[in-house]
Amino acid sequence: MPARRTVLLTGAAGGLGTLMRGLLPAYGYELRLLDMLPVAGEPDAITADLGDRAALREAVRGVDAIIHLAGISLEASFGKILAANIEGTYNLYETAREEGVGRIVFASSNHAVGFTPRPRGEAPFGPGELIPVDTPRRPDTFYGLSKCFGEDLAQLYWDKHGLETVSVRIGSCFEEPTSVRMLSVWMSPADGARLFHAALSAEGVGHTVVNGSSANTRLWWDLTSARALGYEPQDDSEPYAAKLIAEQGELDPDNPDHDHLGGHFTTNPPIWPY
Ligand code: NAI
Ligand code: 15L
Repeated sequence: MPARRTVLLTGAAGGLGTLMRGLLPAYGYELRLLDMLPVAGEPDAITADLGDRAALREAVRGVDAIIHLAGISLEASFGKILAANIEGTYNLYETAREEGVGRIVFASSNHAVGFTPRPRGEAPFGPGELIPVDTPRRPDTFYGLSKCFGEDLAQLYWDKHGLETVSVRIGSCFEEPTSVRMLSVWMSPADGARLFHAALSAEGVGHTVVNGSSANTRLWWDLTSARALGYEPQDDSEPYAAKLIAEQGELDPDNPDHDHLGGHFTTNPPIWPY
């Protein structure tokens, strides 16, 4: 099966959306953009909320696949999370089903399993120490809970309607890691594009959940299911380690913020500003 070509990118005005707008066209994708906010420099982008089913239908019509990044990306009240991440993701899936879209790449998060203890001891961690992708759900926030919902919605739409999804539990996808924890979960933007491309182009994914990180020396979780899609990470956070550890110190096992995959989301999560 050839790589799918026309892709709706929701959340295109956001941080990850902006990075992917720059990187994914090189893989041959033509991107259709959607966000509730205007997308700078993109006059053709669709400005619509995930609650607007009519606008979603127009946006989805004729695309080969969707990368679903739109939503609240931090902690918020349950009501806000319900509208944007739970009802919004349902609206997108239902519209995709109605329009016959074959595949969605869903931006899940490490915070779906954020209360999972991190591996202890010296990195690099071996296969028996890495957090597996089928680790029990342990959301650390209403935000993480909404990502659990999204993954289960994806499973339902595969089992019931044959709509395929790759749910990518993204670690931290930013230009550079900015904390000692991020050294273990960082996904470089270039590796993010590699993983999204693999998720769009692998055959027969059904509903597959993958952990999304670079090939970090200090990696905490297992990338086997991502690699099975054809993902070959090229980057490693290690060049950033000495500076971050000098500034912030090593992770402290007695500090609950340092003790879990989800880091400070387990105790004092950053709050969505709108
Ligand atoms: P972001 O907050 O920068 O971007 C999210 C975008 O979604 C924003 O442009 C916002 O306007 C849009 N949006 C929010 N609610 C909407 C709605 N109701 N209708 C339409 N658009 C709406 O977040 P970022 O970092 O770009 O993340 C993108 C996605 O990836 C999010 O779903 C996030 O949960 C997920 N993710 C990101 C990680 C990262 O390291 N950047 C890590 C794990 C998951
Ligand atoms: C996420 O899910 C957030 O959307 C992102 O802003 C980061 O905080 C990331 O997780 C992380 O855990 O570093």
